[in-house]
Amino acid sequence: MAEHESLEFGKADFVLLDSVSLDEFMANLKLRFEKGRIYSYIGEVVVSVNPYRAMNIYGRDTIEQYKGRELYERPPHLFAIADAAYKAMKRRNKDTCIVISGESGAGKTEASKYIMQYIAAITNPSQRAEVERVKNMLLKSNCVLEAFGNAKTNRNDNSSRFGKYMDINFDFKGDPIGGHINNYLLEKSRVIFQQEGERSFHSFYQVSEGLTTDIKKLFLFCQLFQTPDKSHQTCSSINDSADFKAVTDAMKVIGFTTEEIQTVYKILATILHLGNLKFGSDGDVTLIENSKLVSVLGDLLSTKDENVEKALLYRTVATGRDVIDKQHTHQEASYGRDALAKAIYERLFCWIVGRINDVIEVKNYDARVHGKNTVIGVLDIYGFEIFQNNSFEQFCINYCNEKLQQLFIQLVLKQEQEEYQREGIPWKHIDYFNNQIIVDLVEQQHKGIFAVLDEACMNVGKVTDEMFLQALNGKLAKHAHYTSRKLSPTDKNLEFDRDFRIRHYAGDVVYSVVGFIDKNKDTLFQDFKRLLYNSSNPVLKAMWPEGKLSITEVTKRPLTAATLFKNSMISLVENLASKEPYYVRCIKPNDVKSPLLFEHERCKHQVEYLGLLENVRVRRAGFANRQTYPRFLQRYKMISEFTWPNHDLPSDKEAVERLLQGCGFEHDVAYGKTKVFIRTPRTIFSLEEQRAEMVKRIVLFLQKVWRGTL
Ligand code: AOV
Ligand code: MG
Repeated sequence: MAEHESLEFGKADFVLLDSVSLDEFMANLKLRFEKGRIYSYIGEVVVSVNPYRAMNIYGRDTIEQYKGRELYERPPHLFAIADAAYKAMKRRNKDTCIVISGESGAGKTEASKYIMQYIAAITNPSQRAEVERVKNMLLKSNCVLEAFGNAKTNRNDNSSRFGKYMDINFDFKGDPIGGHINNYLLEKSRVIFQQEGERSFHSFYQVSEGLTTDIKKLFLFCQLFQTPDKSHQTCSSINDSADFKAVTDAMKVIGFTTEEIQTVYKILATILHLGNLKFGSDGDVTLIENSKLVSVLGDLLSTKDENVEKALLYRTVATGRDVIDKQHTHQEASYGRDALAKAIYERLFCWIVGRINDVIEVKNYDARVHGKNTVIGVLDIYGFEIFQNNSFEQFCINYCNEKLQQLFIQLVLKQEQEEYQREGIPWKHIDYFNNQIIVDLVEQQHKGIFAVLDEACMNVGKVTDEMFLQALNGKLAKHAHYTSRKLSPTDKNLEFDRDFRIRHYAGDVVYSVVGFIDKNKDTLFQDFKRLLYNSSNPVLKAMWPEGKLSITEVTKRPLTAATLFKNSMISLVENLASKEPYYVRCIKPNDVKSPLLFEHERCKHQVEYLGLLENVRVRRAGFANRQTYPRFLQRYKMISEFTWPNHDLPSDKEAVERLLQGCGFEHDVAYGKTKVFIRTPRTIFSLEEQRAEMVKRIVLFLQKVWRGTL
């Protein structure tokens, strides 16, 4: 097992620790980190510690070393797991997925990119043009999506503000022939508000730094967010103008037309201008203070100025049979403007994902001719995060991480142990914290936080965030993972009346209830949708098909943001669970992005909440491989005279026992009711080697028979 590495780097696989304790685990993790070994295994799970420095371990030569090799033949690496997922897919026709988890800044997105690069590098040996095209698109799409979906936060300079699941489709030869991206809830509120020290999405700074003055004029760019202090907008680890070129090139390669790219610029400019739009009032009448902006917006959106003005100041309401224009209050107008800015950015983002999907989607694949088309899915989602101020977005992000932790528990800790019990293998249960209780707290019907929130949003009349909090307190007062200022008045961490706290698997997070109702309802006045649909810019118009409806035709209440997110998470988890999963567990060594610092407590906390120690225990006591008796025989029967070509024992189980006894592997296996369990991978390698040897001999023998030389 991973014996190629010298012991001075610690144990490459935590399963090999002399004893399983948190202290030993931590000592090994630290030693490896300090020796520059950022990857380790727990069986087939990769544990990765963010090095915060460039590592010379992703080049062509390293790729070659991992290609086609078994997991334990080389030092732990992402490439090994990517290769394992690829082999499983190719050899066994299995759909596989690679689930990358860890908190914000732990290295998930970087890991997902290395995995994609590896898969691209090892496929298509015959350089088929169409396959090369697809690979190029898949790689290029990352760059575009990061520009529009990532931002600097106080946890990570390149933080994913959306969740991404990418399927790569392969043909029967094992070459990529297409893909599909699912994106999950973009943190669009960032467009109008950033916490101290953070930035909006990279795309805004890229156009602002990268576009020439002439083009900026052409697209009516204003100065970026007119704040006197621009210092927070520059970030030493980011080169906005170089990124701008890369993103524009990538968009062109993917096939965005000039018109489309220009529309993207115009939308970004629109949002910047909306940020500067101010309302005033004259008596009861709401006005736009800087009314010059109206015609700028009219130009950018290719629509009449008066339509822009009207949509910003009025909304059409249906009262009985009549349709009237109702003037916004100052507050409503500001709300509408912000909602518009957020909505057009989110729509832009989804449209970009859709355009990429159009290009990378599998075309002309005929399963009857080409065989089954298999898939590797790569999941890179926003990691668990705690900020100074946590709102609805953090709540959704952290819930998403709870769901993924639950999947890990289900697949790695729970089902594994249940299978031993079911198969009658002697087994001492290994305990772990099951976070299902927190998942339920959020998503359960009727009682869960999302349900309470939706119920509050359904109420007619003015519902406030405070009323929602009251309802939560009423329903969840006794829940072990929920509390609030009202329920725990002496708790110092709950500073404000608006606060509630969830005890997440990864730590306590205090959420401010402010904004939950609005963000969940996510209302955009129909007038704005109609405004955009009526644009004479066809690209923009196509983004807003529902603007076709007039107010009297809009009858259905749209699903809330929470319900949409919950549904998308449930189907994501179902999808992942239907595939053979491979795990990368990322750890963030410190909070200051230092390549040298291994903050003991910080890392220990992550090891604990990720359940890594329990993972080692289950793995150590358990078995690396299991197969049903018939399947085992099908593969290995040729290596034993008792089973080749057929056995005459009363059952397959006895035949497998006889075969393994003959090979001397008795000590390393256990016999279940329907499956044989093999403890160490070394035994499997040895069986594989013997099989390969026998297959070679059989082939030679048959060739001789055919040639008549025998
Ligand atoms: P995340 O995806 O897990 O956070 P990233 O993958 O963006 O985190 O990593 C954060 C930063 O850590 C990167 O921008 C790099 O500077 C550095 N880093 C991560 N992995 C490596 C690596 N293998 N080699 C060198 N540097 C690395 V978030 O998206 O915030 O949850 O929402
Ligand atoms: Mg990320």
